[in-house]
Amino acid sequence: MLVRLLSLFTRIVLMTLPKPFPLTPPTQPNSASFLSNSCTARGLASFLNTESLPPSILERLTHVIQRRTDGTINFYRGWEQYKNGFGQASSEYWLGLENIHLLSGKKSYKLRVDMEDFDGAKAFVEYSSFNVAPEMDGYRLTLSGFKDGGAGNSLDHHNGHKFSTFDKDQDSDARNCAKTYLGGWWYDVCHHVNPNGEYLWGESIFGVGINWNSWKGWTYSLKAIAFKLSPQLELDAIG
Ligand SMILES: [Ca+2]
Repeated sequence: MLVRLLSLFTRIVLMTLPKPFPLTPPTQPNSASFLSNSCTARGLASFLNTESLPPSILERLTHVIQRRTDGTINFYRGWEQYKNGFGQASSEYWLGLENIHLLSGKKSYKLRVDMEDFDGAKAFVEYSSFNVAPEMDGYRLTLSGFKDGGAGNSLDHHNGHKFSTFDKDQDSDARNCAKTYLGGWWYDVCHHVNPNGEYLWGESIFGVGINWNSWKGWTYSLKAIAFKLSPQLELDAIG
């Protein structure tokens, strides 16, 4: 049993090296190298849930796909920018739809969204399943397995919708939602969350800020928000 546990620990450490994704998003994603480097968690024990891992290892396994912290990066960008990614992973950041698609296509990641307001209050949500379809299907979003950490299920409003930018309207509204609400997102008619909207420091104009409606409404722009994918470890490869 001891040997088995040591073997498992060694495999967990090895799969965290090297860092599964570079700190800056590539302008031209390399699908082969991205997949070979990013999804080595497949095949570990289902009874070994991520909460049981040391924080330093869990951090190395977690992919930040979006982050807002201070308004230093302009998020009102076109399709190619949202497809390929922009910003810096250490600060404000969008990983890029193509890489998010490749990553989530492994079907072994859960999504966690952490957020904070300007009074220091924090909330989160989790989804046990998160998938983004290929570009030919408009990078359509699929979510399930909601768990509430106080922010509410506003993101579910965007479940099943294609991604839209100001120069590529794939929303369900007669308007161009990205132009109306100044972001790029899986808009419907139009949104209940707008994480890529304008950075507006709290109370603001309806719908154009970094909104999470079921927590702070459509007229409050959050201080910080981050979308993170972490692995759902599997039993298959043990033994
Ligand atoms: Ca439209």
